[in-house]
Amino acid sequence: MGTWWKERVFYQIYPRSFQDSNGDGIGDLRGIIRRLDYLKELGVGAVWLSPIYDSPNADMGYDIRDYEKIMTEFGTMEDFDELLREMHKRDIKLIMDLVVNHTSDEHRWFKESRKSRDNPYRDYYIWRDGQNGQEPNNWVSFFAPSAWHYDEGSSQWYLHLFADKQPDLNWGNPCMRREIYDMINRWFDKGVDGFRMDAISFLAKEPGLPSGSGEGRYVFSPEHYTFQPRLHDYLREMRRECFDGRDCMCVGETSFVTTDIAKTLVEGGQEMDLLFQFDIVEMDGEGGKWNVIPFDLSRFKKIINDWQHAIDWNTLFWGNHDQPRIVSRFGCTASEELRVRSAKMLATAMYLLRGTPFLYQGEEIGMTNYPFTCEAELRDIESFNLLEQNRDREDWAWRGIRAKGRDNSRTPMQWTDAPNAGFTTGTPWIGVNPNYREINVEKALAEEDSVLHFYRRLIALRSGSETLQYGNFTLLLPDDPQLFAYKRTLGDETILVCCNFSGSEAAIPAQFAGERLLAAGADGDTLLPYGAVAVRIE
Ligand code: TEU
Ligand code: CA
Repeated sequence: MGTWWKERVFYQIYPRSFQDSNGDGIGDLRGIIRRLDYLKELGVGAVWLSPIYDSPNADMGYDIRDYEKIMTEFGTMEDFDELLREMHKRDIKLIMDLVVNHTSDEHRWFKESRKSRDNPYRDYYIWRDGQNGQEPNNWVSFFAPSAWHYDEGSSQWYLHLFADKQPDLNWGNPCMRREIYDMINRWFDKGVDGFRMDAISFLAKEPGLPSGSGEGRYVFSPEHYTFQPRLHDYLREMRRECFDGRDCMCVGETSFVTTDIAKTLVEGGQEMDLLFQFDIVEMDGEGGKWNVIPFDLSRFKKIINDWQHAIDWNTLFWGNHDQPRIVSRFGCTASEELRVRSAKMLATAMYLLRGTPFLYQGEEIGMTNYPFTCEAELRDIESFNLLEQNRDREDWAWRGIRAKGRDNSRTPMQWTDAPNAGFTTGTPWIGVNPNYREINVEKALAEEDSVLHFYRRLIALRSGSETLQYGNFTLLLPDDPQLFAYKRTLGDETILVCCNFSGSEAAIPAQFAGERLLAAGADGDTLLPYGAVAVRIE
């Protein structure tokens, strides 16, 4: 009996866009229940559910108003209980999204905290006096010019690394931490199997909150609030208070993590079991995500090789609700044939590596970025902030949004060629991709050669192979300009994977002669553009 979170394939559901069940245009828990058999047939063994808690949705649920109430639009706690029961009936584990770097400014704690400087909840958040009428320091926020917001009522500033409606919690306060741990344990007692820990890198801030060094009034200063020493104390305390002794797992969203820091976080299991590193999904941005640069295969190989050897167990992902659609980003959508084949190749490249695969809803049918043309089509605070801060270079901002905007992955799941892709009978909260008639689950199920059937075969292959789960990794052909290839070995079995990341044909090296386990665009000894093959050679 192995470790379930190493052997199962995870699937991230962004509930707002997965399946609507009551015609209000917003996905909900009952809609997810309707689709559990689809997930089971795909071969999914665990679900990461993005936040479903009560929220004003300033950041689409990542601004929590009540950690133990289901967002009204998503349903009731009874709906949740049924969802969990139905998942477990199908042997699908459920991990919840834990957003505890910050709450909503409408959370009870913050409403108390802002009432007065001597309120018992004041110190649940980070309040400071300004300096000469300006912010306490020069930190910039991810979603606003400044990471500080002035509160007239108590004439102090509060810190928010994200939106001003997402005040940062003060993790230096043990009473606050205790309440968080008690909440986590109540969700565990309901039967959930673990958590994905949002923005976990940022919980501890440098004492004194020193300004960052750099020009201008606001300076991006992650060095003062990322992986601070106290963070490890908090994570170990949370581990002891909540996770130890349970058959559960936690995966950290560790923005800015390096291979060195990663070792501390996951080796020995004292802080978290798994982590998301961002070197791959940030490799096509120069000086920030919005300056788009082309995919660089040699850089990709180096990053993968470094991470496969840096820690014993990785997460394997191309997408999530913050990333654009992977087939538009690193695949090819120049034709339907190349979209289908490159989607298969990307899956083969990533999900046969050593680690736990995390699929994102819609990638299994090769969903693409949305053709955004105007602000009215956008919903994401990050994109609105980018446009607001760059009115003098809107073309640049729009290029960034079309390529990297988070709304690209938040358009509704495409189920059928019926209106709104079968996602809703109402008006969807965000536009459905106009290509839904060509790209949808129903059509993919009917086509043996679809991306969807390929994903099913790939997941079945991995799930049935100890070598693909627990085997060692060795990079092959490190200098090949077209091919990403690697070897997985366990005992006397060796499986080779070869992926053509280029738009030209490539010869399959002789060493890849063997039993073909999986193939897309493999024509004899040639890999067609964006083709891939996995073979067993011993
Ligand atoms: O993301 C944390 C984070 O670092 C991202 O804001 C990232 O920097 C950005 O999305 C890059 O475009 C988590 C959640 O995944 C994200 O959806 C939330 O907006 C954020 O935290 C605040 O909760
Ligand atoms: Ca609904």
